[in-house]
Amino acid sequence: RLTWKRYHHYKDIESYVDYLANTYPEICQMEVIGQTSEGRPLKVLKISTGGAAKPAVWIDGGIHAREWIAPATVTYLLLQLVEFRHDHPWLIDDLDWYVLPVVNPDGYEYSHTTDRLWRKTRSAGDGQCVGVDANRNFDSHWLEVGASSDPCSSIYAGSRPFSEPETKAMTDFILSRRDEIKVYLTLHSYGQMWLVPWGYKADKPDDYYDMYVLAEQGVEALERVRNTDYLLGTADELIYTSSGGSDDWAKEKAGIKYAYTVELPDTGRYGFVLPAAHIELVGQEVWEGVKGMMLYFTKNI
Ligand code: 0X9
Ligand code: ZN
Repeated sequence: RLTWKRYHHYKDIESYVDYLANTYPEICQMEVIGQTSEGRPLKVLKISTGGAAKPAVWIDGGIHAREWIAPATVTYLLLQLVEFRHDHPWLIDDLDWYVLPVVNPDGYEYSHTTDRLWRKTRSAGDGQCVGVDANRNFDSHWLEVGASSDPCSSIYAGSRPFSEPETKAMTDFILSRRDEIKVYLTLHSYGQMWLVPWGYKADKPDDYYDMYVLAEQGVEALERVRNTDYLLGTADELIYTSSGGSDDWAKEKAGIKYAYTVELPDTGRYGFVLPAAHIELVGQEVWEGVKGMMLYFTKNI
């Protein structure tokens, strides 16, 4: 079993996914969707009561290695969805869930063992520099803006879209479930922002208002927990413009209307090195946000 009092190695997060699948087989199925460059398995947990396919939510974390609060929060969401499901049965009665806690486990482990502020994957490339910024590697306006073609840059987009086995495996899986998945949610840090596409340009999607209204439900429910401030808007408005991100890909290429990137706490005091004492607080807030968003979705969308 995991605790939410410290950050865990990938092995332990992986074991928690296995534990849930083994302990709650009537609602949990684990699927290995691929392998990382260093050979680690990428494990998706599907949470479903079965029967006909329902609207599904995809949640991932750990696209960026150093953003430890993201995988920790995803596992907190798993705890709530699975082990505390009787407190809120509608969440799995009315929806299916696909959860990938760590998209980039090679980088995540490297940030534990060697370089705390590592961001990229750990693919070898052909030069002296290792790794690709996985959130520049998706096939959506790849390398157009806010990304680098220099393998030594921390925002290196890779040699081609989906050069990384991690982004390839994840997107192949999402495409195979594209008719079911209605909401795409990816957790990053830091900044306390709920970001709405597009990330690659200033223009907003035609259905931006719909996306904004649903996100607002999430942000309001989240903020109600302890008045933590989150900003809501596009990445272009709130941070910077960059292409090849997973949210833009989910919306543009997978046709998932509601695609969001959430930048978790804090706003810079600790930055990426958020003390583990914050995990449960962040988990509670994000859990309320996800619940608030999906309550609105099931009632109104
Ligand atoms: O730059 C990123 O990939 C994200 N910020 S982070 O500090 N976690 O690295 C923001 C991504 C927002 N979405 C897109 N630009 N598509
Ligand atoms: Zn990030």
